[in-house]
Amino acid sequence: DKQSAHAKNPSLKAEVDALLVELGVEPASYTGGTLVAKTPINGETVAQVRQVDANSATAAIEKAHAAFLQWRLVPAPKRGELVRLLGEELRSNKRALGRLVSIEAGKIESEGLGEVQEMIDICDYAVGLSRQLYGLTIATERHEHRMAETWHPLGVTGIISAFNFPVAVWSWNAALALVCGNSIVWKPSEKTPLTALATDALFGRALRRFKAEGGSAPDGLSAVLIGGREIGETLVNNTRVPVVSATGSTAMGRAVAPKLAQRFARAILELGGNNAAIVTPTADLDLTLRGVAFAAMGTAGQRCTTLRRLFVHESVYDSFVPRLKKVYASVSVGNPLAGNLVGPLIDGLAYEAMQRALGEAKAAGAGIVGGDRVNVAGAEAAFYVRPALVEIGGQTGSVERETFAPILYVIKYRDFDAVIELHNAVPQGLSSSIFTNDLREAEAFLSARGSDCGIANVNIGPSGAEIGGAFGGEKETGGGRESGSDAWKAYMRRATNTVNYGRTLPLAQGVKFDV
Ligand code: UN1
Repeated sequence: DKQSAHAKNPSLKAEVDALLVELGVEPASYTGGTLVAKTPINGETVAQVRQVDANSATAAIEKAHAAFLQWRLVPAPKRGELVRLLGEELRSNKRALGRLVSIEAGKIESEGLGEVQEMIDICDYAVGLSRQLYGLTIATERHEHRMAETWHPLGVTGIISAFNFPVAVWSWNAALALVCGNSIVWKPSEKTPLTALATDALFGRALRRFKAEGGSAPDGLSAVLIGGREIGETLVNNTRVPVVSATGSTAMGRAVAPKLAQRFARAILELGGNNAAIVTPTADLDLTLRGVAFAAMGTAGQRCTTLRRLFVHESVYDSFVPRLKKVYASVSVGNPLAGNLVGPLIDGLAYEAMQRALGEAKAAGAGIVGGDRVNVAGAEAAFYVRPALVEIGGQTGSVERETFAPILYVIKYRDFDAVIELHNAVPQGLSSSIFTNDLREAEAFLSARGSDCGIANVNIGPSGAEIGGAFGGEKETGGGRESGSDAWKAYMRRATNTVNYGRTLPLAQGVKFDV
C-alpha cells in the first residue's frame, strides 16, 4: 500500500537539506533558483539552484585570472598546503559528501564514499607533487653552458565535468592545477549542481584554515559556475583560460575541441569510452565473473570506463556466459542507499537511449537478457533497469557506440589476433582488459600490437582505476590524461633555459657570426 511504500522511501529532500547545511553550503544558492535539482533515486526535486549568467561567468574568469597572477608567486609546497587542507576537509566530511553524491548521482553507498576517497587520494598525491614539479637538466653542446627546463604555472584552468563522477573529476583537475600554481573555474554538470556547491563550500573551509595559518591565497582562486551549455561556452571561448579539461560525451568534445584549437588553448579531453574485455581459454573464470560483473553493471553502466563489449573464447563460452547470465538475472536492482548493487539511471533520456540501443541490437538478431525497467515502490518517477546482456554475432550498429547505460555486448571469438583487431575496431579508446593466465597473450595485449587504449589491464576489469596512473584514452576518447603519472605537465608551461657562464659566445651548430 501507499503508506508502507512511502515509509520505505522517505523524502530525500529533507536529508539533502540537512547534508547541505552540514557541508556548509549557503542556502541562498540552492533555494528559489531556476535549475531544478533532482535525485535519480526517486525522481524527487531536492533543490532549486541559482544559475549564473554569461556576464557573471566572465567576471569570475577575470577574477580567476587576477588570482592566478598572485597564486603563481606562492611557492609550490605552500600551495600544496592548501590542497592538504582540502584533503583534510574531505576526510572529515567523507560521509556527508559521499551520501550527497549517492543521492544526486544515484550511486550505491560504497561508490558514493569511494568517489570522495578518490578526491582524498588525489589531494594526497598533489601534496607530494607540490615538492616534485621537476624539470630536466639537459646536456648542452656548448662550452661553459648549462641547459635545463623549468615548469611554470599556466593560468586559469577551466574544468567541465559530467554527472557520473560529479566531484572526483573536479578534484583530479583542481588538486593538480592548484599545486601547479593555477586558479580554477569549474562548470559542473547541470544534473549534479549540489555536490559541486558542497565541494566548493569545503574548498572555502580549507581556504579559511589556510589563511588562518598565515597562508596567502588571493580571492577568486576557485569558482563554480552553475549553468547550462552557454556557461561552458563562455569558459571555452575566454582567452584568459589557457587550458580546459573537459569530461563528457564525444559530441561535447567535438563542440569544445575546435573552439580551443582556434585560440590555441590546451584541451584535456576525457570523452566517450567503449571498453572491452577478452575472456581467453586460460582465464580464471571465477575471478573473471566478478571482474566482469562489477565493470559492466557497477554504477549502473554509467562510468566512462564501464565494460561494454565482452569477447569470449569459444572454448569457454558455454561454461562462462550462462553463469554470467545468472548474475544478470539475480543482481539486486533498486534504491542504491538500501544495499542494492545496481542503482538508477540518471534520467529518462538515459533510459530511452538504452531502449533504442537494445532495439537496434534486437533488430540485428541479438539475444537479449534483461534491459527491462524495474519498478521500485515509491520511485515511480525514477528509471531503474535490469542490466542487459546482449549476445550478438558481430560488432556493428549500437555495439560501436557508447550508450551510457548497463548494456554488455557479448561476442564469441576463436582467433587471438582476430579478436585484438576487433577489440580495436571501434572509434573509442579509453580502457580495456584481458582475462588470461597465458603470459604470451597477456603481454601481447599490452604490447604495441595489442590494445590501442589509454588503459590496458590484465585480470582486472576496465573500470575503477586508481589515481596514481595517468587516466584517459585515445581516438574519440580525446587523448587527454588526468590524475597521476606526469599528467600535471598539462597544467604547466615548460621553459627551456640555456645559461652561458663562460666568457665566450659559442653558437650552436657551429655557426660563426663575428661582428
Ligand atoms: C568516469 O567515469 O568519468 O576508473 C571516470 C574509474 C574511475 C573514474 C571513472 N576511477 O572507473
